[in-house]
This record gives sequence, structure tokens and C-alpha cells, in this order.
Amino acid sequence: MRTDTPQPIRLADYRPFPFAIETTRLEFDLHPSATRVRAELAVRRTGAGGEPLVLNGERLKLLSVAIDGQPLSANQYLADAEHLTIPETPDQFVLTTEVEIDPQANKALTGLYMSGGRFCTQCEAEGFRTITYFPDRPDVLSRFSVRIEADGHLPHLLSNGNPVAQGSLEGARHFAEWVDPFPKPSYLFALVAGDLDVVSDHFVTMSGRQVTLKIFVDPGQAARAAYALDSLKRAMTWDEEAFGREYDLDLFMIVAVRDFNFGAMENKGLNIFNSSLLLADAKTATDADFERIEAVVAHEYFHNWTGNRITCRDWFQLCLKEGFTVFRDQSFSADMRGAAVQRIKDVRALRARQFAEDAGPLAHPVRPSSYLKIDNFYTATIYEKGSEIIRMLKTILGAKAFRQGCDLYFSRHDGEATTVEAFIACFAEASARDLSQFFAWYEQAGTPSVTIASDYDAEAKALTLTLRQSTAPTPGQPSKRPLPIPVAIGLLSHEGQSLRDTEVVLLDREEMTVRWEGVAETPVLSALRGFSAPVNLTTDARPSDRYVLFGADPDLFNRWEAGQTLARDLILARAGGSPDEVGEERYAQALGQALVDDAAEPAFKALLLSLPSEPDLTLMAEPADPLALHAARDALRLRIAVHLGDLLRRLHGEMQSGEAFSADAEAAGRRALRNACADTLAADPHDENLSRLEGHYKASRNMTDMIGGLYPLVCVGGEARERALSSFYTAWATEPLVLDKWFSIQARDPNPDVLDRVIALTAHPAFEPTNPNRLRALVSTLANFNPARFHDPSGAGYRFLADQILAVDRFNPMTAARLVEPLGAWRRFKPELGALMRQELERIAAHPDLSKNVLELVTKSLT
Ligand code: B3K
Ligand code: ZN
Repeated sequence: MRTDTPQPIRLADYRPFPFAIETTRLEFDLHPSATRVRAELAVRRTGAGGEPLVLNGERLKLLSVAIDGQPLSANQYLADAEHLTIPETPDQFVLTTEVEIDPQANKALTGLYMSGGRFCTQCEAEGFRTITYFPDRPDVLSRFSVRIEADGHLPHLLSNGNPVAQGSLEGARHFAEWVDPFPKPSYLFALVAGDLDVVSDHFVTMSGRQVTLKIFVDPGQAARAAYALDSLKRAMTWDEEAFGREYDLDLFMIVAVRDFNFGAMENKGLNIFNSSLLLADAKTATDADFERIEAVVAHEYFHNWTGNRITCRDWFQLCLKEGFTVFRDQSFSADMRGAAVQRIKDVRALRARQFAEDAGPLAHPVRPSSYLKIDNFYTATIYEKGSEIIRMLKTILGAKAFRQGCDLYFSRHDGEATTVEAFIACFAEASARDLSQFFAWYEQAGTPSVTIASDYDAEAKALTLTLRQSTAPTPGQPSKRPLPIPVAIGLLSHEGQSLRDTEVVLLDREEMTVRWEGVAETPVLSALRGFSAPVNLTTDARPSDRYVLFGADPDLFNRWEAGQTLARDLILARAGGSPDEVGEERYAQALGQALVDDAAEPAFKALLLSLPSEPDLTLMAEPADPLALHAARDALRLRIAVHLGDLLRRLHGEMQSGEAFSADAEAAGRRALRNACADTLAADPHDENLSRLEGHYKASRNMTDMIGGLYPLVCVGGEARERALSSFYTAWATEPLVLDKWFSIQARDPNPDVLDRVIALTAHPAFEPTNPNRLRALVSTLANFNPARFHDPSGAGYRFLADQILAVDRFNPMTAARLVEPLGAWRRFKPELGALMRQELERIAAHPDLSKNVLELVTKSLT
């Protein structure tokens, strides 16, 4: 165990920094193992006199420190492991420091590090302090100018803002200078130096300014940046139209790097991307990759206003930029790809990740009030639930008042570091509504449960709905207040005709009743349409009501939801030992009808055909028995495959396209349906189906079809699996992003031997634990997406994960911490599994040199 107990940071302790850093001049002399950084800060005291200047700085070798050109002697400052403290300073002065750092040894991938021989940075949240001494907090905004010197074999020297000078130097070195006119916090600083190919284009903004767009990629990869570039231009146009936001610099750059801790980063004018979220072509990327690229390119671009122009006062306000920006990217994707399909995918992700988080020991409010490591709070709650809150705000206020609130926020807080309170105040003012109760959504953790009971009075032709809400306690919050929950409700007849259009009922008390007159017959309730609030809904609907919704609800989200609920209940019944065979037949039949509905899009049908995932099912059954759930889900899949075999084979054939690949939503929808058919047919691998699957795989001309054929063959197991995996490896051994898929498909293999195979794969020459993509492809995929095998009764899956966490924590604490969550869910599983999971958490906690990142999550998981 660590002997020192790290102290949490608390929102209540926020104090403004007592100095302004008016300008920041950085000079980098880049060398892989010994880079020198000279920083010149123009400092002005803004707080009451007498306070010392305390700068953050970690893992820095301090070479010199001077005030107004006068070197400080050793007794005039104190440099410890985390700070540089200068007790006495003038009120206005220039501080110059010089430090040396070792980017090549930096495998934490935060600060300045090297990826594939190139220098790059990642500063959010607290990486800048490993580059130089600075007040590394989001509320200190400064105007940056940067000079970079490097060897000539790194031709591109990039930083934020506009290039102002470049030239050659002695010894085959060269330099570039950049000036960013917009004051920014240190977390938005970026630097890249490397040998890169560049793809350029331009965009004319709504006020007629010409912006140069450049995407930098590894040599030879330029063609794979085309889709990202196209997405960027669409995002720029969309933000002008939907939010009135225009880009502000003359240059916008994106750089792709292979080693990156997460998806991408919105540094001002110089976004840095994990190459997996930027590079795509038909041969190497799936439709899901294209979709993610479009969304993430847009997300990082949208941050230019929601994050960069207006940033966070402190890291507790992280949702201010992240929740809002996710809402913006989801709205963009809905406009690009269809609202219903997008909403279903977003809700699926929300439930799988955020509802799981809210139901476990790591539950926290969208605006937390304390943390040990802010890195641990880039969570589904901050991002996805943060976005749901904005969505509800829009539902409650209406589109017009919502837009007015946004406009007010952008004009009032431009150039500031602000708070969630200030943000909500803009909407309260614009709509003239009291939003004080709404604010509880930010402060209260946990997923609310909503129940609706309906009572129809045939004589009076009136329907009475009784709505109730409650939220179970979460760590540190034993009792909960009622929240304002918008519940969108419509009514259908039993024949599937609409009886009443959608109305939003605002449930803002523990219990309320609504009486609707003029309801001609006993209705079927379609509640929480479009998933109008992030809650768990229970109604008194009978299965027959759900079949009405499944067949006819004009709200496509609820049509899908009805099917999922029917399937879930059938799977849970079977896993619990009471299979409902008649119900299963009926479900397969109704699904068959839905699949032949000509009015429905293929993308939507693909979602109808996908059963609730195993991770989702483990969330719904408490205590969860992943093996039983896996078997029950497979049984329903088999029933569908048998009952609908002819239809699935016909659709599989019809959805095949002879046309050239297009990444658009329509073509992707057809591929999704075809792959969903293949996936279902694999449950019934008789000769005809098996040869169809092999044919699918062999004939595939794009990565979506190829993966759509490969995974079912892996599921079938035996020789078919070995043949397919080895041919895939041979074809793609030199393509890192495709090889990641090869690893992750094996981690999702449902066959009983998968644990041994995954453990063996860690010794494969292509397994690189220092590369987060590769590590996650294997380790995270097993732990998060293959519950039946990860939760092996022997505990071997848990042991494997704990070993990986400890190994990775030695060099990359941020990535190691992200692997803890699957073990943290121990309370939700069968006691014998839970005990084994806990045992591994205890083993990790007992380790002497844990990072704060892992320590925080492991401790919370055990408490
Ligand atoms: N803002 C970054 C995330 C930074 C994560 C730091 N641990 C990417 C994004 O959300 O857009
Ligand atoms: Zn973001």
C-alpha cells in the first residue's frame, strides 16, 4: 500500500489564481531524450498582495529560473516534485524558466511524448505541467507564442494559431514560430514535429473568410484522410447553421498519431487525433469507424466554441464543455444519418456505459464535487449524461428558447472560463423560467426510476396516468430529491392507430397524476418516446401492448425499444430457468413481420434484429450470471435463425450491393442489415448457413463486410474460425488499425477456450501494451464486451485483467485506470463471482507503487 494518502481536490475549495499570465513565450529545442523548454511568462499580480507564486511542474529537470532577467538563487525559490514556489515576487514581472524533459521515455502519453518517431503533445487535463512550470489550470488564460527547433528530418513543426516564421539553422536543424491570438488555458496547448503527409483544402465561412484546412498523417496515408476532411467541412457548415458559430482562425489543422490515450483532442487550431478516429477507407475501415470519425471530427471542431472560446473555470465544470459538445455532435450525427437510428445508437451507448456507471461504486454526479485525479472523470456520466441533460433542457424549453439561451451564453461568456451555473443562468434568462430545480440534474448521481400506471375509464373516455419517480442512493448521496423529468407520451389503439400525439409531461415531483379526456378506447401507452429522459421506465404494459408498439409505434425509438424489452424479458426468463417457448416463437414471428416492412429503412431493421447485448443483459439481471445469460441469448438467436431462416437468407442476399463502396448512411444501413442477418444465421451453423458465411467473408470487398463475415465464423468456432482468422492476419499484418480489429474480434470470441487464447495473444509479437489501441483491443474488449468468458468461474479472467492493470500502471496510469471499471462492478454479479472480482481489486490495492489514478478507482470500487 502507498504510505502517503493523496488528498482530494474539492469544488468548495476553488480560489482564483492570484496572478494573470498575460503572455507566454515557449521555446522548444527538440531532442528525443533531452528536450529543452524555455518559458517566458509575463506575470501580473491580480490577487491581494503577498501571495507566493506557485506553479505546477512535474518530472521536470529545472535548469534555471529568473525574474526580469535576474537568475534566482537557490534560497529564492523552492522546486519540489509537483511545484515551483517563489515566495516573493514583484507585482509585475517576467519569469523565465528553463527545463529539460525526456519525451522518448514518456510512455504515459501525456505532456510531450514521441509516437512513431514524431513529437506530439497531450495536455488535457494536466499534461502541460510535465512540459514546463505553469499555472496548469483551466481558468488561467494566456496569449501563447511558440518557437520550435528540431532536426531537418522532422519537416513539419506545428503549434496553435498562425505560423509567423520559419527557417533553417546550423547542424541540419530548422525552426518554426507560431502565434495564437486567442488567450487560452495551458490544456489547449499543442505541438507536433514530424515527417508527415498533408492533405489540404479550404472552407469559406458564413462571413466570407477563407480558412485553410490541413490534415497531417503518416507518410503514405493521405488518401485515408479524405473522409475526415469531408466530415470537417460538413461540421463547419452545420455549426454555422444550427448554432450560428463560425470558425475564428485562418488555419485549422488536424494531426493523426498512433499512440494516444483516448480518441482525440481539441487543441486550439491544432486538433490531435488517435489515428483510429481519423484514417479510413473502404478497405480498412468499417462503417462504424466512418460513423465514429464523422462524429469525433465534428465533436473536436465544435469544441472550438464549447470548450475553447468559452472554457471551464475548473475541472469540476468539465461537463460544461463535454456534455454540451456531445449534445452538439449527436445532433450533427442525427442530421447526417437519420434521427431515429442515431437516437437508438446513442441510447444504447448511454445505457451500456453510463447506466452501468451510475449503478456501481463509481457513480458520480455530472458535476462532481471532489476528485483525486481528474483523468478519472472523463466518464460516460460527464459526457453522455451531460449531453442528456442538455437534450432535456431543449425538450423542456422548446427549440426556440433553447437556441436563444445558447446565443446568450456564447455572447456573454466568450473569452471566459466559466461555470455550469453561469451556463444554466443564460437559459433561465432567455426563457424567463426558473431552472433552479433543473440544476439538481448536475448535482445528483444515479439513474432515476420512473413508473407509470394507467387507469382507463371507458364510460368517461378518460385516461388517468400516475407517474412516480425515485432514485436509489449512490456513494455519498444517501437520499435523493425529485428531478424535473420530461416524459414524452403518446397513445395508440390496439390496432396500432395513433389515438393521441406525443405530449411532454414534466414529472417534477415524487408523484403526479395526469388526466386525459376524450380517449376513445382503451389505449396502448407509448411512454418516454425518443427516450426523452435518462431514466429507467417501468409501466404496467402487458406483452400484448408491447407487440402493438413493436409493430406500429410511429415513434421509431419506442418501436425498437418495445422489441428490445420483449427480447430482454424472454432472455431473462430463460436464464432464470423458466423459458417461455411460446413467447419466443411469437417474438420471432413479430420480428419477421417487422423485417419485411417496406417502409422501414435497412439501418433500422438491423437494429431491430440485434438482440440486447450481453453486457446490457448483465445490467438487467441482478445478480448477474453471465454464462446463463449468454446461453439464453444464444437460444433466442437460434430460435430466430431457425424460424426466420429463409427470410434472413433472402435479406442477406438482397442487401448485397454490386455497386462501388459508398460510406453514406443509406449504403451503410444495407451493409448493417446484411451483417445482422449473417450474425443471426451463425447461431444455426448447418452446412448451408456455414457456406453462406464463408462466402460472405471471402467475397467481401470492404472492411465492413469482411468483419461482418469474420465474426460469425469466429463464433461458429472450429476449423472455420482458424481458417478465417489466419487468412485475415496474413492479409492485414502490416496495417496497425486493421490488426487492432483482429485482436478485438478474438477477445469477443464466445467460444469457451477464449481466455487461454487471449492470454496467449499477449505474447504475440504484434501485441504492444504501450499502444493504447492495441491494449484496449485485446484487454478491454474481453473485459467489457465478452462477459460470459471474462467472468469465467475460475476467476482467471479477473486475474488476467488485474495483471494487465498492474503492468500498464507502471508506465501509463491513465490507460491502466480505464481498465479498472469491469472489476468495480463486482456487487452486481453472483456472489461467488463477486468475491473473486473483489479479491483481484484487493490484490491491486495492496500493490506498493500504485498511481493515484488506479488507486482512486480501486479504492472507490472496494468501498
Ligand atoms: N477533451 C478531450 C479529452 C481529454 C481527456 C483527458 N484525459 C477530448 C474530447 O472530449 O473532445
Ligand atoms: Zn470533448
